[in-house]
Amino acid sequence: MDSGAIHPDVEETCAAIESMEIRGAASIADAVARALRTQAVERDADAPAAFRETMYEAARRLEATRPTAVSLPNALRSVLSEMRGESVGELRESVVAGVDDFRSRLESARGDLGRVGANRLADGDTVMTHCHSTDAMACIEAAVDRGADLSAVVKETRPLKQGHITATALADLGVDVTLVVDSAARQFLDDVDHVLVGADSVAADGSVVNKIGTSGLAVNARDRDVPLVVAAQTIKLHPGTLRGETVPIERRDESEVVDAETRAELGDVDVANPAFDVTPPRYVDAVVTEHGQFPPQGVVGLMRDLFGEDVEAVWRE
Ligand code: RUB
Repeated sequence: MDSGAIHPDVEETCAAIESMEIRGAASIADAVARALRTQAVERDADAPAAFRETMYEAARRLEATRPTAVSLPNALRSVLSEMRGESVGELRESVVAGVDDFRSRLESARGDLGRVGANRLADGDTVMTHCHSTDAMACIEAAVDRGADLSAVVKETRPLKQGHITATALADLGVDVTLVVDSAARQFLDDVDHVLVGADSVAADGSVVNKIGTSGLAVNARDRDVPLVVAAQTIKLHPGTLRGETVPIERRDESEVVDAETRAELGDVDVANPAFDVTPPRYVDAVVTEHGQFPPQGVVGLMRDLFGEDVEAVWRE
């Protein structure tokens, strides 16, 4: 065990989140919880106050990796609010217990959410997906487990093509998959029964922040009378929006959109790469959580029940 600041393994987790080797709101939450555990177990301190500070420093570094998925600060809060004790040993033990508890709740929430979402999916249905969401996948997995024979139209999801992950995972489940470029989505909507997406953050007014392209898909889906279902564990609910905060939209590097050669050929143009967008609640038919299915207007009540006033971020300076 070592004393000092942020443990190298925690830095490694940060780098993996920043490079999107670890990606998706739930996986990010799980990774930061594991990183807090490492920090607690591997870092020593000569006094409880110093131990708390080393945990907060790690939390600040982890929080800075990606700004949009509220599951990240929600995971930090969930673990660090359980940090208590009179000695370094007690504090360490409480963090380890907090992480283990958080991770097992994350896992069971995914299963519970999946079973709720699966109730929407009937045998023979076709689902359209965007990006790769483990929560959306949980719904399809649970439906397949129940014997539903499903088809999927999977949007590629530019620029990083996370749709490919979804396509392979669905094909492995035995779902009949058609992969399409994002701009083809509208053409396929007439053959689709549900649009099913995940979320990085859900605001108090029921707005859904998810991978760029979700909002355009939502508008097209409404035009074609296809319901938009958002699969989002409650760690995706953004408590700050109860107090009027807005969700920051991450803008990523232009190199994800154009390679160096293309960039040079383009000349004097700006390349923008917003990673997420906001779908207004009027386009959302249902938010599926581990506590059941809610209309977007029901999110605020759920948020108040779950978070109340307890939204302190103790690790922030
Ligand atoms: C991922 C994305 C996913 C949500 C939900 O974006 O938008 O739909 O994070 O995922 P990125 P999950 O690839 O930029 O991280 O349901 O797995 O939490």
